[in-house]
Amino acid sequence: MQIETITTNPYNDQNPGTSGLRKKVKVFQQPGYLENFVQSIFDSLEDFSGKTLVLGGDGRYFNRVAIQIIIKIAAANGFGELIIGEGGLLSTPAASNIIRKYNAFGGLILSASHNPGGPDEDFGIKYNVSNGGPAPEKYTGAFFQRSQTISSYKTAKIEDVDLDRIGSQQIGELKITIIDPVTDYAELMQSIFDFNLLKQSISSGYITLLFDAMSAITGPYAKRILVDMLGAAPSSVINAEPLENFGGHHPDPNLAHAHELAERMFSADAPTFGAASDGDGDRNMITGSNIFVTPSDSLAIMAANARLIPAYVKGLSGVARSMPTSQAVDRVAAKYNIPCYETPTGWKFFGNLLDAGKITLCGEESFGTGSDHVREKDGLWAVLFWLNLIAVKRQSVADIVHEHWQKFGRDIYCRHDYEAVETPIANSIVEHLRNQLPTLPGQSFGEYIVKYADEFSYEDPIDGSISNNQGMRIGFENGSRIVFRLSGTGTVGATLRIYIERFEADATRHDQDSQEALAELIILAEQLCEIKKRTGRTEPNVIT
Ligand code: G16
Repeated sequence: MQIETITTNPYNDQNPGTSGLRKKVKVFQQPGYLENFVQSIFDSLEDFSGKTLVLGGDGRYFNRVAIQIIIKIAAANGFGELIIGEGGLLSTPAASNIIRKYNAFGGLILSASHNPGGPDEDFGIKYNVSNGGPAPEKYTGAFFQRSQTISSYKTAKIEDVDLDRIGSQQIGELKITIIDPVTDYAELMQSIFDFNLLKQSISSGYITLLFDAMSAITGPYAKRILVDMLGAAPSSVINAEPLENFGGHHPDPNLAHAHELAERMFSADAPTFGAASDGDGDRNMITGSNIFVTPSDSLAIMAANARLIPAYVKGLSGVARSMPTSQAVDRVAAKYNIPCYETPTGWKFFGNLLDAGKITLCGEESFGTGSDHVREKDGLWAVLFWLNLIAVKRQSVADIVHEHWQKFGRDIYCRHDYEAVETPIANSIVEHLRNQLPTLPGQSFGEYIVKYADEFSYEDPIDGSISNNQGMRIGFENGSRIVFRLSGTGTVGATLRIYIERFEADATRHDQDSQEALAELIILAEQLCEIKKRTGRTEPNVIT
């Protein structure tokens, strides 16, 4: 195999965010941009010669081009085998599973998750380590550092690989294996859930379902598992064909973007259960007939009922949630006397806890839930978890949620996103908030008395690493919270996220609309951060 060394100039903007490097496609198409980043990753890793790298993406625009580029760089850098999903496709949780199952050295996942795709939209790449999880900060920091000084990359002079033919081929020292992207993942799901019970519940008509794949990666996975294996009607999976531009939509599973699903689930003839996933298949949105389950509640309900699912029948070793996620799961952990960890935003912070067996389930308000079966959040896993729960409990989604609130109280919750805020304005808001923090404790705002106001720092209990500046928390005496942080996944300007929650113990008040129930805190959040005042905006872009 002939290897070329190509001279290159560094780019100064290759700092991975919450989940890998995400930029506009046009940025990735600059000469050497992708090549530099991939070579920077390989330069920062050690002892991978002859080992296996997993490669796949969510099928968005530029996926196939990027895969061919990466194959050549990986070949030139001495990997022994590349395992690639057919058509260049692998969902993020499926890639995590493949890395673990085949003892790969690591993997490169190409996705910008829920961000739109297409020539003028977003692309992304992230590296996952051998446990199948996203590279922790010590890695991503090293990649960035290397990218700032890189002066050349290596590439092999080989033909493009046919990504659409399953099987193995040898190119010099390198073995390239194209696999079906779904089979291993479907087997894993079968080992976790009661597929026989699910089949019965679906064939008897007890469960009717609707899954929106949002023209993204989960289409083939949902068709195989829900339709072929569990017997759901083919029409139960909508937008099932992965498209390079996701049909022009945001592949973001929330009520605003999964509007087709939302309309059906809030209609008179809604199915029992409805769900959606995102671009790369790691997020989930759960709904039932005329009810939306917040991701924070979903995590808490899963934790409270985990013993009903075959894989978790022995109970949970512990649970974790990201800091801005509501405290609903904390109440479940307290009742069942299991540890509950609070981590910064980013799935990478759960990896050590999962590896050490400290937690079994974890989740985030950003439509992510997962368990120790892989090291990524997992959209279809969450869907199957809920289906299994409905089948065992013989209850509707609404009844499961209400019963949970009755038992534990309701953490009324919402998130307001202000997207594409000019970076200097966003920075001034952060500064303004930071300056207020020391003065807030003890102050009263109506019925809300500030108990603490700080910036969240996390010390990883396993490796002792410290992550500072992970969002500003304002906690009140009655347990309510307002959290502010800047997103680490946007590609234009800055996105301010405001997370608001209030606990309601009184079951007669559990049916309140969250925006109404949180109105006072929403006004207070504006008073504190002045986003509307400073940007002239009148409302958030997205409310979840
Ligand atoms: C990624 C991370 C999640 C995080 C989410 C939002 O998800 O894996 O842990 O919660 O981004 O992050 P931010 O608030 O910084 O935008 P995904 O699905 O986009 O890969």
